[in-house]
Order: sequence, then structure tokens, then C-alpha cells
Amino acid sequence: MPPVAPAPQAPVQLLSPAGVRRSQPTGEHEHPDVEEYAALVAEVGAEQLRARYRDMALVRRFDVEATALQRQGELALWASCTGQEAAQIGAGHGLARHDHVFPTYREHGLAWVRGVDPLQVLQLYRGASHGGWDPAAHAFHVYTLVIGAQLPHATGYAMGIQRDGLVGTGDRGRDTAVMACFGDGASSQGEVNESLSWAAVFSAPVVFFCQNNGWAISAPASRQSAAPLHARAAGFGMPGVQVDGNDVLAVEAVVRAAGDRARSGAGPTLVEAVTYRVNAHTTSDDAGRYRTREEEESWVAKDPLTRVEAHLRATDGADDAFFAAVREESDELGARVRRGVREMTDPAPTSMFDHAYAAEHPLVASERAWLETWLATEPEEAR
Ligand SMILES: Cc1ncc(C[n+]2csc(CCOP(=O)(O)OP(=O)(O)O)c2C)c(N)n1
Repeated sequence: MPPVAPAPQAPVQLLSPAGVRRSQPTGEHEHPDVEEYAALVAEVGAEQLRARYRDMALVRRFDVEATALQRQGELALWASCTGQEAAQIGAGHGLARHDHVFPTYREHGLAWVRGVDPLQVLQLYRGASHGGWDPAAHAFHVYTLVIGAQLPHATGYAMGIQRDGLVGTGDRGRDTAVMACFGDGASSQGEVNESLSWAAVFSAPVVFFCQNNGWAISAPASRQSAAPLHARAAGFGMPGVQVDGNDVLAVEAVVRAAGDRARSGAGPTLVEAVTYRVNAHTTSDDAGRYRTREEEESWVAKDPLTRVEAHLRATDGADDAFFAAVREESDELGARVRRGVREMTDPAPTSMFDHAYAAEHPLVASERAWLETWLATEPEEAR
């Protein structure tokens, strides 16, 4: 019997956990295309790496504050992205500004790169908004809590782009790709697999971006797939690339290549960023019930921020003053987030009808009228 899964290959890595930058293959057990990917981010020098570090540090601080705010009863729930900053900041910088992103509920780093204010993200987790930001203004769609539900949307949107003639024209300012985000757990959803199949058959310009963070709540990735997730791509008829998801540089390179391919009209790519959800699934979960401390510590040792810091320090790309300035900026962000959340006001109860349909709808109008009457006549009960 031939082997059922391809021989394991190391993920694409351009910055080692010790902070050493690579541009050439150095050993046997590694990705064969390291050189090509390194060339795609050759222009990412010290200045850009400082910017990536700053992005990751601010997003982490935002995450820490949001977790604390949930504990203080200011947010209903929080889904932490600590540990996944490189995957998200790298992906954000690998895309073109006008590409469209369809996130799940943990994409705070991608939201940050897309210019969504952290307080807009928190509106959703406080229950003060159904969305929080204008998807068109940021080319970043609203969060989806239903696992995998955004993948058919992303694929359909990409096919629309294709039909609008925004793919394969050779005009970099015009050709557009779509990024569809999902997790290892979501890879088991029918909709995700249907989207992969459909996008491949129609050469839709999609970058399927899977953050394999090891766990789907308490179910390990090994219970979701018997084959490495990126290896599934071949069965759908598209390339699949596994990348070190804690390496911001490698993720940027791999997403850039996948985005270029999508925009050129060559079709979708499945990118599997191998990373780790350092905190519990959400603030409602206790990861200590299903994970070992050793596992958690082994991933903390591969922290995405420390490797960029190590690299910048070793190459004189940044000094103490830079890291102190980022810490100061983080403190300011933390204070702004705390203040902003406490100042959020509850939306009017009838606002839930405002954006249900683009035009007036008789059913929505009658339900709104009923609620208005009830609020006016039974204010005590309605509270
Ligand atoms: C259709 C659907 N089924 C089940 C759930 C409950 N649920 C919420 S998160 C989650 C696990 C998702 O894991 P993964 O896709 O790996 O993403 P992660 O949260 O690890 O980033 C599940 C099963 C849901 N939200 N939607």
C-alpha cells in the first residue's frame, strides 16, 4: 500500500525561533521553496520589521486588556488571539490593501492591519453592536461566530470579483483577491469543503487562510484531520502551503504569493499557518481541562514577538528606546480601550431592525411597530 499522506515537509520558515533570518535552504528537512518565498519579502528590512513588531505588540496588549475587561464584566465574552499575532499581522501585510477579508471571530490582528479600531471590535463582544465596523470601508467583513459560514460568502464574493473583470488584468491596483479565514476545527465543516471545491473548479481568486492553532475548543487538530490540512488542497485541485504561523515574515511571503496567484486569475491556494492558541478558546472555557502545561510552555517558547525582537536586537535593527516606545504606546492603547469600553452606550432596542434589509420590508416594519408599542406601554416589563 502506498502511504496515504505525503511525506512530511517542514513548514515555510524565514525567521527561526532564535530570530535568525533565512533566505536559502540550510538543511534537509525543510520547505523546498524557501528561496522563492524569501525573495518575495526581500524588501522587508529593519524598518518594516519594527513596524510588524509594533503591530503585534499593540494587538497583544489589546488582547490582554479585552481579557481583563471581560473578567470585570464589561464584555460578554472574549476570544483571545494571543500567540496568533504573527499569522494575522503577516497575513494582513501580505495582502494588497484592496483585497477583501472574510474573518472568523478571532482575527483581531487582521482587523488591526485593516484599520478597524479596537473599540469597534469590542462593541460586538460587549453586545453593543451586531457588527462594529463598516465592512466596505475596511475591505474587512464582519466577524462570523458560526463556524465556517463565511467561506461560501468569501467564495461567492470572489466569483463576483471575477465576473466584474477584476482578476487577471495585469493591473496591480485593480486585480483583487479574497481572503477566507478559518480554523482547524472549521476544516471539518461541510461548507468549508464545499467552498474549497467550488473555488478550485471556478478558479476563484481566494486565499484560504487556515490558522491551525491546535485546538477546536477541546478537540485537538488530530481529531479533525488524519492528514495535514494543507495536504488536502491537492484533492481539491489547488496548491497547499504549510507555513510557520509564528513567523510573521514567512506568513507575509506565503500570503503574498497566494494573493498574487489569485489576482492573476490562476485560482485559489490553501495556506495552513501552524500556530497556537495560547489562552483558552474563549473566556468561557478552561483549557486546563484538556491541555497539558508542557504543551502550552513549548509554544510560549516559540512566541511570535520574541523572535522578531531577537532578530532586531541581534542585527542592530532596534534598540532599547524602540521597545520602550512600543511599551508606552501599548499603555496608551490599553488606557484608551478601557475608557472607551466603559463609555459605550447600549443601542436602542429597535436598532436591531435598522440593517436587516436594505429597503423597507413589511414584516420588519410590523415587528418594529410592535416592539415600539410594547416599549412605550410596558416600560417596566421591557426593561
Ligand atoms: C456551526 C457551528 N458549530 C459549532 C459551533 C461551536 N463552536 C464555536 S468555536 C468552535 C471551535 C472552532 O475551532 P477552530 O475552527 O479551530 O477555530 P478556533 O476557535 O480554534 O480559532 C466550535 C465547535 C459554532 N460556533 N458553529
